[in-house]
Amino acid sequence: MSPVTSRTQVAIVGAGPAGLLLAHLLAAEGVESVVLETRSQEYVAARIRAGILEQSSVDLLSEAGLGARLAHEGDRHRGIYLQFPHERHHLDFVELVGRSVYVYGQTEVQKDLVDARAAGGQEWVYEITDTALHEVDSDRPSVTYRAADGTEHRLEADAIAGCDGSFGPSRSAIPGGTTWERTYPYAWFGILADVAPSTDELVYAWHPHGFALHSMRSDTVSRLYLQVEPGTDPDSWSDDRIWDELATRLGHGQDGWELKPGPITDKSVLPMRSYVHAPMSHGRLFLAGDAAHIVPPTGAKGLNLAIADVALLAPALAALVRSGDRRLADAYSQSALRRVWRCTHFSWWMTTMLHQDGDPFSAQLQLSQLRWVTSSQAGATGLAENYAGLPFEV
Ligand code: RFL
Ligand code: PHB
Repeated sequence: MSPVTSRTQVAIVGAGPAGLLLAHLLAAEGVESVVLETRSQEYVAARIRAGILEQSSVDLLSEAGLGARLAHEGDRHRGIYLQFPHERHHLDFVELVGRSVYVYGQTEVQKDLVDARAAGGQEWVYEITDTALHEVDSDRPSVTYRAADGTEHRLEADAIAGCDGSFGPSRSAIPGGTTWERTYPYAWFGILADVAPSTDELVYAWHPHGFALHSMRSDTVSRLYLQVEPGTDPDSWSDDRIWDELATRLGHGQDGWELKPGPITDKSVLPMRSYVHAPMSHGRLFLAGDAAHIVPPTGAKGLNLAIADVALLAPALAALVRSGDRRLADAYSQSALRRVWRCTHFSWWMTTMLHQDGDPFSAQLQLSQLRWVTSSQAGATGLAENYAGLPFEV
């Protein structure tokens, strides 16, 4: 049987933050899109991922009409704490670079996007299988897929946006190209706990046992991470062992500071990887977010980079499909990759400065770097500028 064929201006593969934000920005420009997603809407909504938004991401979401709940429930932070044995230093980004960051989880961003797109009458299809991209270098690219009821579909479009994360099919529809990759010899053990955060702002801790991070989701929910061996089974650590190790690495008892434990509601182990694919476009296919690049989470950049890509891609696609003007579309890959490489470098730098790699020489270099970043205005400003996020043009 021949597939059910339909048509739209932009076919968006993937309903994560990149795909839904793109659909939202295109709708604001009067461009129609259809979003295709393999998972269910509930599954995507429940995924626990990033927690920090840069100022530029907050500005963009607010300008796009997605900032109402963020303005009330997002927690503005002036900076972060950097810690190493016997010392905890606050880096005040507002003082250093006039920008701040916001604690507002990816689950919340995702919820706001779903609500806004539902209100806007977005066409989307969840729980599809067999997604395949066709003729992306022609003027009539298309996506074929099987719907949950088993029917075969062909969606024709003027352009395709590959927002399907690191395992989706879009990246491999770009012929040739180059990938750069680094796998780190450690992983993060992340927990979510029903307990008030023991800190007002995030603590990034260097410790001889390995890195630890105290983050948060709200006044009553904490998010914490421990550096562990890749392949660690989260169930092999008891809750007591997790809290004891966090207390040690985060400096419980140091200058009277205490880590308050609480019921753990989620445990997971995340691999640490850097990955960049170039070019990010080919013909009428454009990649955005994790489909084109992955950063280790230490710099809190993954979600922010996805938002930055889409901020460039939406006007480029609008010009392309409305008037055939390819100028922004042709510039997209190169413009996006400038920021991608800056964030890739910053994420690699934060990661290698804070994690134990088993080499005593590295440990001494890391401590020297941490002392410099926490005592020199120039060192602190460099970290602050990158962490709080460079303006979108850079
Ligand atoms: P997403 O969020 O992965 O969304 C891609 C969507 O595409 C769908 N998909 C397909 N759809 C149709 N057909 C196919 N064949 C498809 N294949 C896949 C997927 O189901 C999914 O819904 O990518 P996007 O939109 O680019 O957003 C990027 C961010 O999600 C990502 O950068 C961050 O979450 C990265 N990340 C973290 N970043 C941080 O800054 N801090 C963190 O603490 C943090 N934790 C994480 C993370 C990423 C994780 N993943 C990807 C393993 C924790 C995890 C577990
Ligand atoms: C988080 O809250 O999940 C989080 C915060 C900062 C990071 C990574 C993860 O660098």
